[in-house]
This record gives sequence, C-alpha cells and structure tokens, in this order.
Amino acid sequence: MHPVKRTLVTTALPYANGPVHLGHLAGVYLPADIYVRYKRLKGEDVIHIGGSDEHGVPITITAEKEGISPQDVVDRYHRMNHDAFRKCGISFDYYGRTSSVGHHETAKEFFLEIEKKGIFRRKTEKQFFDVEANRFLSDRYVTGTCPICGNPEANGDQCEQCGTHLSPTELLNPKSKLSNATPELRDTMHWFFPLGRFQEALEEYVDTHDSQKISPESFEKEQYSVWRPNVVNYTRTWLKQGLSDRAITRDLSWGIELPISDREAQGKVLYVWFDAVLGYISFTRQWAAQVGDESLWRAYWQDPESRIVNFIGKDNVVFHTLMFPAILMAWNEGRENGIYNLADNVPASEFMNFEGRKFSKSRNYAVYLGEFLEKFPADTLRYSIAMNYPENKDTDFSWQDFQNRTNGELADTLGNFIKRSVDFTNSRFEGVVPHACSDEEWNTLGIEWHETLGKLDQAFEQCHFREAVSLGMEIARAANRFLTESEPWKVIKTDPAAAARTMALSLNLCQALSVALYPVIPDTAGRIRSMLGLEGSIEETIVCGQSLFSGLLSPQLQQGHRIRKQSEILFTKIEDADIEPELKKIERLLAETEKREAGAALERLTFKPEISFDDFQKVDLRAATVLSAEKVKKAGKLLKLQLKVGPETRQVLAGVAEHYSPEEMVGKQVVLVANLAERTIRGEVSQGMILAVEGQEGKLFLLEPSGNDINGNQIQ
Ligand code: B3M
Ligand code: ZN
Repeated sequence: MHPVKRTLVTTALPYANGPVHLGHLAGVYLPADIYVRYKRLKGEDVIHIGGSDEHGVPITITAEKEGISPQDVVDRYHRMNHDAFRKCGISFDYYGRTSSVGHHETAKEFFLEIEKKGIFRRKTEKQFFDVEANRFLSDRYVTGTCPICGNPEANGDQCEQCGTHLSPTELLNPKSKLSNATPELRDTMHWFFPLGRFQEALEEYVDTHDSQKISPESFEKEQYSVWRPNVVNYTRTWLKQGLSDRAITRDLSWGIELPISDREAQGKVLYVWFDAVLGYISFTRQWAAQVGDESLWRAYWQDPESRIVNFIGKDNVVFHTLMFPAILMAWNEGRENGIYNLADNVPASEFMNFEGRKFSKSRNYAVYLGEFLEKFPADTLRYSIAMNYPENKDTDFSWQDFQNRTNGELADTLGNFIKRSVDFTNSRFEGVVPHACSDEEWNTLGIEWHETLGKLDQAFEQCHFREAVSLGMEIARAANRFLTESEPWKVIKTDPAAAARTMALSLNLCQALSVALYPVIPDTAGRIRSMLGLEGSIEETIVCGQSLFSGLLSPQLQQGHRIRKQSEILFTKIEDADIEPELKKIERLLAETEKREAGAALERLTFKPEISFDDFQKVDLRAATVLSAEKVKKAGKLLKLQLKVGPETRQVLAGVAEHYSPEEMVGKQVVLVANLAERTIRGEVSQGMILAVEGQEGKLFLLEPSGNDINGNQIQ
C-alpha cells in the first residue's frame, strides 16, 4: 500500500438524547477504535475524533417532556455516553460537543462563507404554525392520521406503522404535539442548499471510490479507498433521482442561530445535519488547541496527502457521501488555500440486531453500553462484537454467543495458554525466559508469520474486522496447540533443554499475541505485557514510524528476561446464572410487546362513537371500476389508480401496492368514497378513497361490489 502521511478517523456523532447501545458500538465505535489502534501499532500518524450531536428536534421534545432545558438533556447524555465509551476502551483523541462555542463558530463560519458566495437559495414555503404556542412546527412536532394506513399517531416525517415517509401536510387531522391544537399553514422563509448544483462534482467524487469505475491500473493503489457496495449503492440511488435543494434552516429556538441580522433570520437555527457534520472539523480544531498547536488540525483536513475515514451506520450514508462533501465543495469553490479534503473512505456498517430483533430505543429493547459494562468486562464485549461485526449484512448479538465466545475462545484458548506459559516458567524455570529463540525455531510453530502479517494488514486496512480478529485468534489456537503437543511438563524430565525451548517460544508467542490482539482487546493486551514483565504499556511502546506489527516476524523476548512472579486469570468464565437475568429480561420485554400487540387488537374491536343517520348520509359511496393502475415513485406502498365513476374519471392513490399488483387491479369494481376532500400525496392528487378491510398480519382485502351495470351508482 502507498504510505499515508496521516489519517483522520471520525465516528458518527451520537445524539445526546439517550444512551448508546450495543448496536451503535458494533456498527461504528468499536470498528473505528480497532482501526485506529491498529494504525497506532503500526506507528502511523492517526487521530480519532468524535463527540456528541447536541442539536435536533428529538432533544427539544425530550426536554419538553421532562420539563427541563435542552442543555440539561445534552449534558446528561453527553456525560453518560462519553463515560461509557471510556469504559469500553474507545480511544478518542478528542470527544467534543456541538453545543460548544467553538463548534458554533465553525458552523457559522461555513454558513457565512456559503451565504457570501450566493450559493444558498432562499425560498418561502408553507409550514404548519401552532397559534397557541406561537411557533412554527418542524415535521417532528406534527402528528396526525397516516393517509396510507390510517394510523392515527403518524409523525409529520414518517408513519411508524407502515414506514411511509410523509410530509406534515399529507397527514389527515394534523395536530400540534405542543398544544394538541390544529395548526395552520403559514408562509415561512428558509435557506436551501442547492445539492443539485454539485451533482456532477459529486458523481465524479463517487466514481473515484467505486470499484466498478476505478481503472485496473490504479486499483492496486486505490484499493483501500474503495467504498463498500452498500455505500456506493445508497449514494447512486440518490444521484440517479437527481439531487434537489435541501432546507438547511429550521424555525426552532435550540440550535445554532443564523449569523446574519436579516429579519427573516430571526428565530431560525441551522438544520441539525448541516451543523453536525461540521462537528468533525470543529472538534479537530479543539483537539489541536488542546495539544498546544492551534493550526495542527489543518494537517489532517487540508494536506492533500492526509486521509479521512468516516465510520458511520448505514442510515447516515448520504449525509456523508453527498451532503457533507457538497458543503465542503461549496467552501472550497474559488479558493486558493484553506481547501478541505473529502473523505477517502466511508465504512458504513449494516445493523447488529439483538436476540433476533432490531434494537429499539422507544420500546426499550436494547442493551445499553454503560449498563453492560457494569456487569461484564469491556474486552469480552469488544471481542464478541468484533466477531459479529455487521460489515456487509445485518448480524445478531445473543447472550448465548457472548457466553460461548468468552468461555471457549477467550478463557479456554487465549487465557489458558497465557496462564500455562507464565505459570510453568515460574515453577520450573525460575521465572526467566530459559532459551534464546532463533528465527528458525519461530518459523516451526505452524504459523506462517509473513503470510499472517500480510493478511492481518489487509484485513485491518480494508476494515474486515471479523477476519482480522479471527486471524489473531488463530495465532492463539496455534500457540495453545503447540504448548499442549510439546508437553513440556513431561519432556522436562528427560530433555530439559527441549522443555526450555518450548517455554521460551511460548512466552514469545504470548508477547506476539499481546500485539496481534491489542486492537480488539487492549486492556488484556496490557495485562499480558505486565505478566511477561515488560515495562510500560503498549501505548508507551509505540513509536511513530515504527511498526510493532513487524515485531511479530521474530521472537522479541531475550533469554534471561524475567517475567512476573504471579500470573492472573485473564477472563472469568460466564456462568449460566450470570446471563439468566438478561435472558429473563428479554422474555419480559417480548411478553410486553405481545401484550401491547394484543391490546391493539382489542382496540380494533372497540367501535367508534355513535353518529347520526344524517352524518352517515353525508358520505357518498359509489361503485367504481379501475381503468388503470401504476406504482408511485418513492412510495412503495402506493398505487395510482384511474377510476371510472359513471361519466367521470377520478385519480385515487391507494395504499395497496403490497397486496395487489397493478395488473391485478385493472378491471376490479371497488367502493369509492366519492366526496372526500381532495389531497396531495407525493405530489400526486388523490380524489377520494377506496375501501378495504384488514385481515391477518395486516393483509388488505378490497371491498369489491359485484353486479352488472353498477358503475357510478350509489352504495346505500
Ligand atoms: N447524530 C445521527 C445518528 O446518531 C446523527 C449522526 C451525526 S454524524 C455527523 O444516527
Ligand atoms: Zn401509515
């Protein structure tokens, strides 16, 4: 690989609106930490920058719910998450906060620069306004009935029941979450970032990271900058649809105020995603100030030979591959210096599920990192999770797997080997390395060091963390096998020199393992070193420009080196009784979910309040015939129907695409609610509604009146 001058690793900034759980750890923070620790071991210049995302509507909603200030909310979760990461050994060089003054300054600087260049567009749009609360409502503050599935508690941006993305104006019976009042539509002006203006430049940027587009000649050089297929695909889907203007301001009081005095800017803040991605920059600046070299951050962001890697989850892809790069392009435009680099790689993970189900904060179906670490050591978790790293498909964390890996792989294989090596050397060789190992002997252990090292390097560099950690564990297995098969406890009676050779090689293997497994189990690696009587921690041994990894190629412990007298148990086995309460908890949560679902079913049996005959008479139901049907773009559940109703043709959008194909629909007779006020969904007009009934597992059945010549007739 061509040498990289320096690497800046960033991790997605978790919202300071709740505790991070194991899913977050698995997708973003652990892989990033493994990656930076590996780079440090290699003596490379690398920094890891992360922090809390402290703006956004969910935070203000939490604050209002609890009757505290948004600052209180973010203070609580920033501290909690930072602590949990520390306990888990996630080694940030800097962990910042987007509510910090420094971050606000950076974000304002970017806004002003882009504003000054005239790149933003100002547009007036209609938005819901809560008259009682006297403020505009962002999407999340509006709730109402989903026009697709009828869920009465859909959010203004999405219906949780059917998953459809909505805009608040599409909701039926919209209500303000603040006052429960019906909001009214009012004009409001916002700043828009014209993503489309950067379409071509972004396409070129993506091309340079797409394995399909990189020329074979440069592939060797670029292979570590190739994006994963999921990252390229998500990004291309957006590019194909054509990029449009994105509003980057919101009518809110919590966030970064616009740094201009125009009247229209009053009461507005930057959209959370616009400021959050800039957090990577402001935190690097804060880090530089902290290490006493104010301008050092530029080396990581603006030296073309530096490399940036953004670790994120799959739901954050386009913000990092389109939005953030476009913001940087806007900044860079027309500049001679102070030009920012774009990310070289964006390793986005899939999701890790928990006992077969998705982690869900709202249902409290999660294991929070801080809580976990109160019961079990960080390294056992880091190891299990690394072995379940959701690199290119969703994976699953289960307590059983955690117990098996801890007991079988960490305790029985690794821990046992280290302890046996140290104990036997202490009892039979007075605690000193009893033999000078040669490179030849090192190469008779059944481990192809050169090959293994090459593979390890590749695996780490390409973020194949499961493979990298497995390779490390392979060394432990080989070591364990070597010691067991050499039987020094027997051989010592007849051939003490052979036993001495075995023990010297074993101790050297312990040292090699402390290096190879350091990225994933750093605390254990340090404990192995100290048992081996090695001075200083691994971190202290690291020298910039020198690879500790290449030390694996030959034995490092000299004959006569004294190890520590006492060994220790590296991993305590996990008993069934230890995980039993956790399994019980899952059972309870699942039972609660079932109960909730049963409750919802019962609710379905409850009839709506009585109406008068006159009320019913107001509804105009008609027999209609489907003339044509087609799918609606970006709305997987919708079919656009043309209906014949007597002399008229009506267009109706119906949420039945998952139950009926367009072909099946054509020719059907259906029941149309003909006098329902017209509305617009996904930019398409819907003039009425057709009736259906729900069956098992949400399956929909259309009401199909049968009879000859009934088209257009009233249903009574
Ligand atoms: N806070 C979303 C999330 O936690 C967001 C990431 C920001 S990265 C700049 O999923
Ligand atoms: Zn819905």
